[in-house]
Formats: sequence, structure tokens, C-alpha cells
Amino acid sequence: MAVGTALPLSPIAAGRQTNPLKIPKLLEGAAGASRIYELHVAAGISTFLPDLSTPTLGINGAYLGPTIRARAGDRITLRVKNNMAGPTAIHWHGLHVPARYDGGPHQVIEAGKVWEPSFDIKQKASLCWYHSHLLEQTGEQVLRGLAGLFLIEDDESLALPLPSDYGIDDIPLIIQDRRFNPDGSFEYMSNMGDAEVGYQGNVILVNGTVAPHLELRRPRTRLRILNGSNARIYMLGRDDAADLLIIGSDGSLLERPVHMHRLRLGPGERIELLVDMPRERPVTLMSYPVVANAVDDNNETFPIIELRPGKPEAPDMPVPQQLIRVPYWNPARASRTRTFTLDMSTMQIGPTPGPTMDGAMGINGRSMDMNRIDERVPLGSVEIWEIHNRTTLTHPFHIHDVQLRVLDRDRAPPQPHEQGLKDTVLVDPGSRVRVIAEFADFADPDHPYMYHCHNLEHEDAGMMGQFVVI
Ligand SMILES: [Cu+2]
Repeated sequence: MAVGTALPLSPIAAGRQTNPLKIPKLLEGAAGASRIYELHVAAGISTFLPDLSTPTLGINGAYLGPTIRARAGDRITLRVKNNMAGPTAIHWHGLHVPARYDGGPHQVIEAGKVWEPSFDIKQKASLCWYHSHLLEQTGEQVLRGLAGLFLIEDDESLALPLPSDYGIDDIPLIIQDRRFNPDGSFEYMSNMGDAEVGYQGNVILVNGTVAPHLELRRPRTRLRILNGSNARIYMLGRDDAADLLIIGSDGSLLERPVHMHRLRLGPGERIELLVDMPRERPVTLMSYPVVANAVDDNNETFPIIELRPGKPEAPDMPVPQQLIRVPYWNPARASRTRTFTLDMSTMQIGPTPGPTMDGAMGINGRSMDMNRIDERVPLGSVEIWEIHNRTTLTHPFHIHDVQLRVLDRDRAPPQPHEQGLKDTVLVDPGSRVRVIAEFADFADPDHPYMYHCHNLEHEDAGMMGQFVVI
């Protein structure tokens, strides 16, 4: 199958989106000295397409996991039981936690075992998530369903007049693309495109729902959007003339709402939107062609979800013009700049053995090695990390532990929706992106954090490195 396989769903051909959007259950934990969240990882069977069963993985269910919600200042315990036949690892993407609780590839949960990280929530209100991070099997486990949202609220976010009734006017949207085999199972790694460019599906799932619609129930709705796809980049926009109204990025709200006609969202990235009740006709959130300048661009137009007016009721409150103060680190305060060059010179699949890893997917000429610490960052330091993309594909670069600010992309300011806190940033071919972050609170010479491409096929093929905070 060729790269850039056409999606069968075009907005015209598909017509109305037929299936009500599934909403993941909300998990708020059991009260106590530490709020306890029970997460059971297991294999299951899901139905996405008519008359076909799909073997899947899920957390407290057959596919995906519950939406975890916690408050800044809470101490929480996540009791993760692995009921699968094989190992996994569950990473808290976007959370600022001690490295031994981060859920990276070193924190393997063997079959039948329980892993019980416990930590304080020490960050701003944000739309984080969790997903499998098992070495070299992240792509397959996330594809099969090991992912969920992790919402953090704080006093500041709760005081703002923003929709916050989960499942009513505060709606999660986990966008994923999938391909199916004739027997109903997910098709994965069946062609070179999967391994090189990354997985591209031809069926869009939102919270595991094919062709979804949502009936809006309040005058204003907040959409918390995660690109939970392995590799596909979306160009989000509305099918009417209106702009997207964006209030949040990966790791915080924005300082103020911004309007954008189109917004590019890479794997692992999140945004929060506000949508007012459409007056008469439904509005469809679409994906439009990504500007063509690289081989991974997709030129397709297809619907993500149709938003139907429940009752024609206009919001009676203006959108708040001031949201929060986003933390900022002056580049002059940075103690050093580190450079990370993304390589995939021969597009080999998987890391090759040996110390130099010539030609494999890697960073700074080296593929991921669990036994090698690539960077040592002093505790409390503010650093600029410069990501340089020498490949012909766009890569979403993700750093564990921190919430960062994007300083610039090829010396130009980041896009308006990228000006909140972030942990994942798109780096285009030939481009240099500079980010700044503070490595606070958690020093541990023995447990590394990861930084990697969040194209999961690239990550699994070695485009990942390890740093310790000391
Ligand atoms: Cu990549």
C-alpha cells in the first residue's frame, strides 16, 4: 500500500457522521491521604466496523482508558495492574513527576504485576495523557488501545468561566487513525510506509468511535483534543467560515484565547478549543491538507467529528479575554544550549547493534540504548534545547519531565497556539526549533527520563535518548 493512502471518508461522500461519540469514563480516584486510581490493563474485543470484531487493549475497558482527573496539590497513587499476557509500561505524558514514576521503558510492568507510582501533582491545569511506553513496542500497544487522557485542574483554571462539566460541555476528543484487516484486526506494519514515514490509517476514530457526531448540550462547549495517532499529523479546521477558538496547549491554558483558521496538530500534541452552539446547521471539525513540502504530508480532506446543535441557544457569557499567566524563562537565564539532531539517513528499521548506530533512526547519530545516558542536566537549571531536523519528514519532539516554552522555529516566533506550556513540538524538515525549560524538583542519577520523536514508529526504531537530572 502506498504512502498517503486516500481515506475513504470524504466529507461529501460520508455525509452525516452516524455514530454518537463515545466518552471515556471519568476516574477521579478514591479519597484518602493519597487519591487512589485503579487502572487495569487488559486485552479485550472491540467493535468499530459493522459485523467485525477487533482484538484490542484497554485500561478498565476494551479500548483506550478512563480519563483521569486530578487537582494541582493533590497527592495521587496510580495502581496499575497488568492483566495482559505480556509486559507493558505506562507513561504519564506531560506530567512532572520523579523519573522512577515516569512510566518510561525502564518501568516495565510484567504480566500479572502491579506498579504503584505515587506523587504530588505539581503543575498547572493541563490536558495531559497516558500511554504505553514499552521499548520498541510503544507503537503497537498504543495502536491497540493503551492510551487515555489525564486532566489536571488548579484553582486558577477552576475560577475561570470555562466549561468544565465532563462529558456534558467539557468533551475529550482522542483522534486516531487506523487500518483494518479483513478479519477485523488492526493492520499494522504491513508496508514500508509504516516503518519509515510512520503509521497512516484510513479510518478515523475519535474516542474509539468511527464517523462520530456529538450533540452539543450547552451554549458553549470545550473540546479537549489529543492527537493520539501513532504518526499522522492533522490540519484541523471547521467546515464553516469560522475560525477555531483556542484556549489551551499541551501543558497549560494560553494567556488569552486565540483565533486560527487552521491548526496543525502532531502526534502527542494537545489543544483545547471552545465551540459555541451552531445556530442551525451542524459544524464539522475537519482535517485539511497539510501544506505540501515533505514526503509525509497528507493531502486529504476528511471529517473528524460533526457537532450538532442540541438546542439553538447562544452563550450568554463572553469568552474571557485573559486566561492565565504562562510561566516564562528568559533565554538569558539559560545555563546552556544543547543540540539534538534528528537522523534517519538510511531509513533502516530498528536500531542496528554496535555503539555508533550508523544509519539507523536516531538523535545526534545514536539510536536509543537503555544502557547509555545521553545527557546529564543539573537540577534546577534552565536550558535551551535546540532540535535540528536533518530528515525529510516532520517529527514531533517530546521531552519528559518538563513543560517547556517554544522560543522560536527558524528564528520565527512559534504559532499562537504554541505559546502556552508544551511538551511536544513539531520540527519540520531542515528546520531548527528552540525550546526552553527548567529542570526542577526531581534529581535522580539512576533513573533517566526520555526525549524522543513522538512518531511512535520512529521512537520504536530508535529516535529516542535518555537524560538524568542530577
Ligand atoms: Cu520522527
